[in-house]
Amino acid sequence: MASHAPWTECGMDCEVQSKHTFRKTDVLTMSPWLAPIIWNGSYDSAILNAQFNQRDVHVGITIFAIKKYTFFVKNFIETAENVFMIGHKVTYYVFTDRASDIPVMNLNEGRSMSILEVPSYPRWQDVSMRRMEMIRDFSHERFFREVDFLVCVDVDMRFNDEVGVEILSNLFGTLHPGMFGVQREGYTYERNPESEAYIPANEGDFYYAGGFFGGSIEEVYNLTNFCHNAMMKDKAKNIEALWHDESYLNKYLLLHKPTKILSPEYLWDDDFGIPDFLKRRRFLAVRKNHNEMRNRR
Ligand code: UD2
Repeated sequence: MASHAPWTECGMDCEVQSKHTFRKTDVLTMSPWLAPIIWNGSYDSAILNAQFNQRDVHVGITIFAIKKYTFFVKNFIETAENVFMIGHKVTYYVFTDRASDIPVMNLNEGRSMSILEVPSYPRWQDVSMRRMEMIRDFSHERFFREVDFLVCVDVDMRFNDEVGVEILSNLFGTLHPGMFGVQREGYTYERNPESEAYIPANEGDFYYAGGFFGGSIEEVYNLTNFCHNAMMKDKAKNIEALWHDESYLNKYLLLHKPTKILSPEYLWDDDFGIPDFLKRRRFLAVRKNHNEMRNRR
Protein backbone atom coordinates (compact mmCIF):
# COMPACT_ATOMS: atom_id res chain seq x y z
CA MET A 1 0.00 0.00 0.00
CA ALA A 2 1.26 3.48 -0.79
CA SER A 3 2.49 5.24 2.31
CA HIS A 4 1.28 8.77 2.70
CA ALA A 5 0.54 11.13 5.53
CA PRO A 6 -2.95 9.89 6.52
CA TRP A 7 -4.47 13.34 6.96
CA THR A 8 -3.65 14.42 3.40
CA GLU A 9 -6.55 12.20 2.29
CA CYS A 10 -9.03 14.78 3.49
CA GLY A 11 -6.98 17.67 2.09
CA MET A 12 -9.69 18.69 -0.36
CA ASP A 13 -12.85 17.49 1.36
CA CYS A 14 -12.86 17.77 5.13
CA GLU A 15 -16.07 17.50 7.14
CA VAL A 16 -16.96 20.59 9.11
CA GLN A 17 -16.03 20.02 12.75
CA SER A 18 -18.63 22.21 14.46
CA LYS A 19 -20.38 25.43 13.58
CA HIS A 20 -18.28 27.12 16.23
CA THR A 21 -14.94 26.09 14.80
CA PHE A 22 -14.17 26.36 11.07
CA ARG A 23 -16.63 27.28 8.39
CA LYS A 24 -14.45 25.94 5.59
CA THR A 25 -15.18 22.40 4.53
CA ASP A 26 -13.35 21.97 1.24
CA VAL A 27 -9.74 21.98 2.51
CA LEU A 28 -7.77 20.86 5.54
CA THR A 29 -7.79 23.66 8.12
CA MET A 30 -5.92 21.99 11.00
CA SER A 31 -2.77 19.90 11.09
CA PRO A 32 -2.67 16.71 13.20
CA TRP A 33 -0.57 18.59 15.78
CA LEU A 34 -3.32 21.23 15.97
CA ALA A 35 -1.63 24.01 14.03
CA PRO A 36 -4.22 25.99 12.07
CA ILE A 37 -3.86 26.03 8.28
CA ILE A 38 -4.74 29.55 7.19
CA TRP A 39 -7.26 29.90 4.39
CA ASN A 40 -9.70 32.60 3.43
CA GLY A 41 -12.77 32.15 5.63
CA SER A 42 -10.99 30.38 8.47
CA TYR A 43 -10.41 33.49 10.62
CA ASP A 44 -11.85 36.90 11.49
CA SER A 45 -9.43 39.75 10.69
CA ALA A 46 -11.22 42.26 12.94
CA ILE A 47 -10.67 40.07 16.02
CA LEU A 48 -7.07 39.31 15.07
CA ASN A 49 -6.21 42.94 14.27
CA ALA A 50 -7.58 44.05 17.66
CA GLN A 51 -5.53 41.37 19.43
CA PHE A 52 -2.29 42.26 17.66
CA ASN A 53 -2.94 46.02 18.07
CA GLN A 54 -3.17 45.50 21.83
CA ARG A 55 0.33 44.04 21.62
CA ASP A 56 1.50 46.95 19.41
CA VAL A 57 3.11 44.36 17.19
CA HIS A 58 6.02 45.30 14.92
CA VAL A 59 6.63 43.04 11.92
CA GLY A 60 9.92 42.77 10.00
CA ILE A 61 9.91 41.40 6.47
CA THR A 62 13.20 40.23 4.95
CA ILE A 63 13.92 40.28 1.23
CA PHE A 64 17.15 39.62 -0.61
CA ALA A 65 17.99 41.61 -3.71
CA ILE A 66 21.40 40.38 -4.79
CA LYS A 67 22.79 41.26 -8.20
CA LYS A 68 20.03 41.68 -10.76
CA TYR A 69 17.27 40.86 -8.30
CA THR A 70 17.32 44.53 -7.23
CA PHE A 71 14.94 44.88 -10.18
CA PHE A 72 12.10 43.31 -8.16
CA VAL A 73 12.28 45.55 -5.07
CA LYS A 74 10.18 48.49 -6.27
CA ASN A 75 7.14 46.46 -7.28
CA PHE A 76 7.46 44.22 -4.23
CA ILE A 77 7.33 47.14 -1.81
CA GLU A 78 4.73 49.12 -3.76
CA THR A 79 2.35 46.17 -3.70
CA ALA A 80 3.14 45.39 -0.04
CA GLU A 81 2.24 48.96 0.92
CA ASN A 82 -1.32 48.31 -0.30
CA VAL A 83 -2.06 45.03 1.47
CA PHE A 84 0.71 43.76 3.78
CA MET A 85 0.04 44.13 7.53
CA ILE A 86 -2.10 47.21 7.03
CA GLY A 87 -2.53 49.15 10.29
CA HIS A 88 0.55 47.58 11.92
CA LYS A 89 4.17 48.67 12.22
CA VAL A 90 6.33 47.21 9.47
CA THR A 91 10.05 47.31 8.65
CA TYR A 92 11.29 46.12 5.29
CA TYR A 93 14.79 44.66 5.64
CA VAL A 94 16.36 44.73 2.19
CA PHE A 95 19.56 42.67 2.03
CA THR A 96 21.60 43.68 -0.97
CA ASP A 97 25.06 43.91 -2.47
CA ARG A 98 23.98 46.97 -4.50
CA ALA A 99 22.59 49.50 -2.08
CA SER A 100 22.74 52.29 -4.67
CA ASP A 101 20.30 50.36 -6.90
CA ILE A 102 17.60 50.19 -4.24
CA PRO A 103 15.03 52.91 -4.95
CA VAL A 104 13.93 55.39 -2.32
CA MET A 105 10.31 54.48 -1.64
CA ASN A 106 7.40 56.47 -0.21
CA LEU A 107 6.09 54.42 2.68
CA ASN A 108 2.89 54.80 4.68
CA GLU A 109 2.92 55.92 8.32
CA GLY A 110 4.46 53.44 10.75
CA ARG A 111 6.45 51.72 8.04
CA SER A 112 10.18 51.95 7.35
CA MET A 113 12.90 50.39 5.26
CA SER A 114 16.42 49.32 6.27
CA ILE A 115 19.04 48.48 3.70
CA LEU A 116 21.47 45.81 4.91
CA GLU A 117 24.65 45.50 2.87
CA VAL A 118 25.74 41.89 2.44
CA PRO A 119 28.10 39.96 0.18
CA SER A 120 27.10 38.29 -3.05
CA TYR A 121 28.02 34.80 -4.25
CA PRO A 122 28.79 33.75 -7.84
CA ARG A 123 26.34 30.79 -7.87
CA TRP A 124 22.62 31.55 -7.55
CA GLN A 125 22.26 28.46 -5.39
CA ASP A 126 24.67 29.99 -2.86
CA VAL A 127 22.87 33.32 -2.99
CA SER A 128 19.63 31.54 -2.13
CA MET A 129 21.15 29.30 0.58
CA ARG A 130 23.23 32.00 2.28
CA ARG A 131 20.03 33.85 3.13
CA MET A 132 19.75 31.52 6.12
CA GLU A 133 23.12 32.59 7.50
CA MET A 134 22.42 36.28 6.97
CA ILE A 135 18.96 36.19 8.54
CA ARG A 136 20.44 34.29 11.48
CA ASP A 137 23.23 36.82 11.97
CA PHE A 138 20.98 39.86 11.73
CA SER A 139 18.45 38.22 14.07
CA HIS A 140 21.19 38.07 16.64
CA GLU A 141 22.55 41.55 15.94
CA ARG A 142 19.42 43.60 15.31
CA PHE A 143 16.07 41.95 14.76
CA PHE A 144 15.73 40.85 18.42
CA ARG A 145 15.71 44.52 19.42
CA GLU A 146 13.68 45.95 16.55
CA VAL A 147 10.74 43.68 15.71
CA ASP A 148 8.46 41.04 17.23
CA PHE A 149 8.01 38.78 14.22
CA LEU A 150 9.92 38.13 11.03
CA VAL A 151 8.42 37.22 7.67
CA CYS A 152 11.07 35.82 5.31
CA VAL A 153 10.11 35.80 1.64
CA ASP A 154 11.43 35.71 -1.93
CA VAL A 155 11.73 39.08 -3.66
CA ASP A 156 10.60 38.03 -7.15
CA MET A 157 7.00 38.25 -5.93
CA ARG A 158 4.16 40.74 -5.73
CA PHE A 159 1.32 41.16 -3.26
CA ASN A 160 -2.08 40.78 -4.88
CA ASP A 161 -4.42 40.59 -1.87
CA GLU A 162 -4.37 41.05 1.92
CA VAL A 163 -1.67 39.39 4.01
CA GLY A 164 -2.16 40.34 7.64
CA VAL A 165 -1.60 39.29 11.21
CA GLU A 166 -3.48 36.03 10.64
CA ILE A 167 -0.13 34.62 9.47
CA LEU A 168 1.77 35.52 12.64
CA SER A 169 2.72 32.80 15.10
CA ASN A 170 5.85 31.43 16.81
CA LEU A 171 6.84 29.43 13.75
CA PHE A 172 5.06 29.32 10.42
CA GLY A 173 5.65 27.71 7.05
CA THR A 174 3.73 27.79 3.77
CA LEU A 175 2.40 24.92 1.67
CA HIS A 176 4.28 24.82 -1.63
CA PRO A 177 1.83 25.54 -4.48
CA GLY A 178 3.43 22.94 -6.74
CA MET A 179 3.13 20.18 -4.12
CA PHE A 180 -0.43 20.84 -2.98
CA GLY A 181 -2.49 17.63 -3.25
CA VAL A 182 0.61 15.54 -3.99
CA GLN A 183 1.03 12.41 -1.88
CA ARG A 184 3.96 12.22 0.50
CA GLU A 185 6.14 9.92 -1.59
CA GLY A 186 5.92 12.46 -4.41
CA TYR A 187 7.31 15.30 -2.31
CA THR A 188 10.67 16.52 -3.59
CA TYR A 189 12.43 16.19 -0.24
CA GLU A 190 16.16 15.41 -0.21
CA ARG A 191 16.40 11.62 -0.46
CA ASN A 192 20.15 11.13 -0.03
CA PRO A 193 20.65 9.57 3.45
CA GLU A 194 24.11 11.20 3.61
CA SER A 195 22.57 14.68 3.52
CA GLU A 196 21.53 16.62 6.63
CA ALA A 197 18.31 17.43 4.75
CA TYR A 198 17.42 13.74 4.26
CA ILE A 199 13.81 12.75 4.80
CA PRO A 200 12.92 9.08 4.25
CA ALA A 201 10.00 8.15 1.97
CA ASN A 202 7.72 7.20 4.86
CA GLU A 203 8.20 10.48 6.74
CA GLY A 204 7.11 14.06 6.20
CA ASP A 205 3.96 16.04 6.93
CA PHE A 206 3.69 18.66 4.20
CA TYR A 207 6.03 20.10 1.57
CA TYR A 208 6.85 23.66 2.55
CA ALA A 209 8.05 26.41 0.20
CA GLY A 210 11.45 28.04 0.68
CA GLY A 211 9.98 31.39 -0.28
CA PHE A 212 7.72 32.11 2.72
CA PHE A 213 8.38 31.25 6.35
CA GLY A 214 8.77 33.11 9.61
CA GLY A 215 7.88 33.46 13.24
CA SER A 216 9.18 35.04 16.41
CA ILE A 217 12.80 36.19 16.23
CA GLU A 218 13.90 33.39 18.54
CA GLU A 219 12.23 30.73 16.39
CA VAL A 220 13.54 32.21 13.15
CA TYR A 221 17.00 32.31 14.69
CA ASN A 222 16.75 28.61 15.59
CA LEU A 223 15.47 27.69 12.14
CA THR A 224 18.06 29.66 10.17
CA ASN A 225 20.86 28.51 12.47
CA PHE A 226 19.88 24.86 11.94
CA CYS A 227 19.59 25.26 8.16
CA HIS A 228 22.87 27.12 7.79
CA ASN A 229 24.78 24.64 9.95
CA ALA A 230 23.25 21.70 8.07
CA MET A 231 24.20 23.26 4.73
CA MET A 232 27.77 23.80 5.94
CA LYS A 233 28.04 20.16 7.13
CA ASP A 234 26.80 18.98 3.74
CA LYS A 235 29.12 21.36 1.89
CA ALA A 236 32.09 19.85 3.76
CA LYS A 237 31.00 16.48 2.35
CA ASN A 238 30.44 17.95 -1.13
CA ILE A 239 26.70 17.51 -0.82
CA GLU A 240 24.09 20.08 -1.83
CA ALA A 241 20.45 19.18 -1.22
CA LEU A 242 18.12 18.97 -4.20
CA TRP A 243 16.22 22.20 -3.56
CA HIS A 244 18.95 24.01 -1.64
CA ASP A 245 17.67 26.01 1.36
CA GLU A 246 14.13 24.71 0.76
CA SER A 247 15.26 21.11 1.42
CA TYR A 248 16.84 22.07 4.77
CA LEU A 249 13.79 24.13 5.69
CA ASN A 250 11.61 21.07 5.09
CA LYS A 251 13.85 19.01 7.34
CA TYR A 252 13.67 21.60 10.10
CA LEU A 253 9.88 21.89 9.89
CA LEU A 254 9.56 18.12 10.05
CA LEU A 255 11.58 18.05 13.28
CA HIS A 256 10.06 21.25 14.70
CA LYS A 257 6.39 21.42 13.75
CA PRO A 258 5.17 24.88 12.76
CA THR A 259 2.54 26.50 14.97
CA LYS A 260 0.69 27.88 11.93
CA ILE A 261 0.69 26.75 8.32
CA LEU A 262 -0.14 29.11 5.47
CA SER A 263 -2.19 27.72 2.61
CA PRO A 264 -1.04 28.23 -1.00
CA GLU A 265 -3.15 31.40 -1.04
CA TYR A 266 -0.01 32.93 0.47
CA LEU A 267 2.36 31.74 -2.24
CA TRP A 268 0.96 31.13 -5.64
CA ASP A 269 2.21 31.07 -9.20
CA ASP A 270 -0.37 31.66 -11.92
CA ASP A 271 1.51 29.15 -14.08
CA PHE A 272 -0.31 26.55 -11.94
CA GLY A 273 -3.67 27.94 -13.10
CA ILE A 274 -6.41 29.03 -10.67
CA PRO A 275 -8.00 25.93 -9.07
CA ASP A 276 -11.45 26.00 -7.43
CA PHE A 277 -10.11 25.65 -3.89
CA LEU A 278 -8.09 28.85 -4.25
CA LYS A 279 -10.39 31.71 -3.35
CA ARG A 280 -7.61 34.29 -2.98
CA ARG A 281 -4.18 34.68 -4.55
CA ARG A 282 -2.47 36.91 -2.02
CA PHE A 283 1.21 36.73 -2.97
CA LEU A 284 2.18 35.87 -6.52
CA ALA A 285 5.36 34.89 -8.31
CA VAL A 286 6.55 37.43 -10.86
CA ARG A 287 7.47 35.71 -14.09
CA LYS A 288 11.22 35.83 -14.74
CA ASN A 289 13.77 34.45 -17.15
CA HIS A 290 15.81 32.30 -14.76
CA ASN A 291 19.03 32.30 -16.81
CA GLU A 292 18.85 35.99 -17.46
CA MET A 293 18.18 36.91 -13.82
CA ARG A 294 20.15 34.39 -11.82
CA ASN A 295 23.47 34.00 -13.52
CA ARG A 296 24.39 37.43 -14.79
CA ARG A 297 25.95 40.23 -12.84
C1 UD2 B 1 12.66 28.51 -4.88
C2 UD2 B 1 12.14 29.06 -3.55
C3 UD2 B 1 13.29 29.83 -2.89
C4 UD2 B 1 14.50 28.91 -2.65
C5 UD2 B 1 14.91 28.28 -3.98
C6 UD2 B 1 15.99 27.23 -3.77
C7 UD2 B 1 9.77 29.75 -3.49
C8 UD2 B 1 8.77 30.72 -4.03
N1 UD2 B 1 11.05 29.99 -3.87
O1 UD2 B 1 12.91 29.70 -5.65
O2 UD2 B 1 12.88 30.37 -1.65
O3 UD2 B 1 14.16 27.94 -1.70
O4 UD2 B 1 13.79 27.65 -4.65
O5 UD2 B 1 16.27 26.57 -4.98
O6 UD2 B 1 9.44 28.88 -2.72
N2 UD2 B 1 18.28 35.81 -5.17
C9 UD2 B 1 18.92 37.02 -5.42
N3 UD2 B 1 19.81 37.09 -6.45
C10 UD2 B 1 20.09 36.03 -7.25
C11 UD2 B 1 19.42 34.82 -7.02
C12 UD2 B 1 18.52 34.72 -5.96
O7 UD2 B 1 18.69 38.01 -4.71
O8 UD2 B 1 20.92 36.19 -8.18
C13 UD2 B 1 17.37 35.70 -4.01
C14 UD2 B 1 16.04 36.41 -4.29
O9 UD2 B 1 15.56 36.96 -3.09
C15 UD2 B 1 15.16 35.26 -4.75
C16 UD2 B 1 15.68 34.11 -3.88
O10 UD2 B 1 17.08 34.35 -3.72
O11 UD2 B 1 13.78 35.55 -4.57
C17 UD2 B 1 15.47 32.69 -4.40
O12 UD2 B 1 16.00 32.56 -5.70
P1 UD2 B 1 15.06 32.28 -6.95
O13 UD2 B 1 13.79 33.05 -6.78
O14 UD2 B 1 15.81 32.48 -8.19
O15 UD2 B 1 14.80 30.74 -6.76
P2 UD2 B 1 13.48 29.86 -7.12
O16 UD2 B 1 12.54 30.68 -7.93
O17 UD2 B 1 13.88 28.53 -7.66
